[in-house]
Amino acid sequence: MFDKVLIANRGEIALRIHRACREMGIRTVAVHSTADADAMHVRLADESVCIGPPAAADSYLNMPAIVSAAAITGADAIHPGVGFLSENAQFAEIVEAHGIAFIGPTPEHIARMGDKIIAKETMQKLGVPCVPGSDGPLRDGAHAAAMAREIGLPVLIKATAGGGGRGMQVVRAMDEVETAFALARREAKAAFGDDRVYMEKYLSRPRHIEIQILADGHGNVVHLGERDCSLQRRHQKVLEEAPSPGLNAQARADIGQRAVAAVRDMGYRGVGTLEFLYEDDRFYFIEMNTRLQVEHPITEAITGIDLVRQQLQVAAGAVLPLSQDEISFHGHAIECRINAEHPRSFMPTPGKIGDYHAPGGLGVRVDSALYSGYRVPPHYDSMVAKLIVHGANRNECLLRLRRALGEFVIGGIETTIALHSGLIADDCFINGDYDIHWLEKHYLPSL
Ligand code: MV4
Repeated sequence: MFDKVLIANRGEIALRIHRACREMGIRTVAVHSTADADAMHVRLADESVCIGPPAAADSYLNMPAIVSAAAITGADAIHPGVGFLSENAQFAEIVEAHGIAFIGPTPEHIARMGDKIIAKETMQKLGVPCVPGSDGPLRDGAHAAAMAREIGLPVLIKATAGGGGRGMQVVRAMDEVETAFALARREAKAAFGDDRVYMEKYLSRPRHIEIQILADGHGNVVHLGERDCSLQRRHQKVLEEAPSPGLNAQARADIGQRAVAAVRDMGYRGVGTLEFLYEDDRFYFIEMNTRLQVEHPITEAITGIDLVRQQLQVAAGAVLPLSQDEISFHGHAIECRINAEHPRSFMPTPGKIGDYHAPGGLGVRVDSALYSGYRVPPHYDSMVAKLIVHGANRNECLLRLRRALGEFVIGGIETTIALHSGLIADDCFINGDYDIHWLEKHYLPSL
């Protein structure tokens, strides 16, 4: 096992990784920008290194500074966390070239799944159902029009280097195809420096379901069930739950097996998430994430498996200690992402935290780097806490979540706690009756 891990991240996820390391007897190195000198992840770590000014591009994305920090402190591994450099194949390659272990998949697997066309092609070949669409990139406007006719309207044009919803164009009429193609290509070029785009059938009312995978690179692969991430605003997840309240049991069992088989065939190592759209009892693969995810705690709650500990172990070359039939699913878990934002306008609300009181009790977990007197800096993502609640069933989980949200005090700034309290009291949410558009198209406008 590693002796010392550098955690190339900040906030709650840096704490989460630090906690797993501490429990495993691994020393930790925090890195931080000048804006984060007083951050909790710096306070908890055994050592810390300042890696640059506030802007993420100069600090948490600064590869030479991070690799130098690892070399200076003698760290033998780097955990990239989520976001930032966590899916940067070049970073993984540089880290390994310095004789430091990258806690994640190989650079080749990160790069393959980072190209959304290659990812789909790979999964399709390995028996995972995908959204019908173009086989490769769209060559020109005429090719786009021909594909749209073949697939059938409506269609969606997406960036090959994309993900996260940037640069997507819905096409609802044939006379829009060429303009949409040109626009998608321009946006893809601007956002990713890669103008390749592809086309898919547009699914109008799907749920967003993701399957958690854990693989050791020695041929042992398990899935840890699904998470329903349909509740999003502007492609930012708001609340996630596991299991999904809207799945067909047969479809669930089938997709779990297919996902495991595909990931085994790829020779993948690490944690990974296969993202699907789910409509009319069918799964359609769209993307694979090759990193730990923000919402991983709900999977930990229902399986009892520490995903970060597993991630460290497989990165160090260990064989998975569990087989699929040793994994069992217990009850229901929900995560609320609490942001430093106004609960109606979603304007960011950085500033100084006054009173701070986190809820507790049976089945309640709070992952947060907040403390009373901390200043939430304006430079980064606005998520400041995750409230994760587990219950024997969905109803118990909801009652407990209502109780826990009521106890949570984050003084001094506005947060989205009030949004969550309202959301979980809504009949559609209570009935699990929602898709990817419900929050933005029905719930938020009704406030
Ligand atoms: C889609 C889709 C409908 N049909 N693909 C948005 C983010 C990116 N990861 C995939 N996205 C979508 N892909 C097809 N073929 C609808 C979306 C989408 C969406 C997906 C998940 C969660 C929220 C969403 C909100 C709008 C659109």
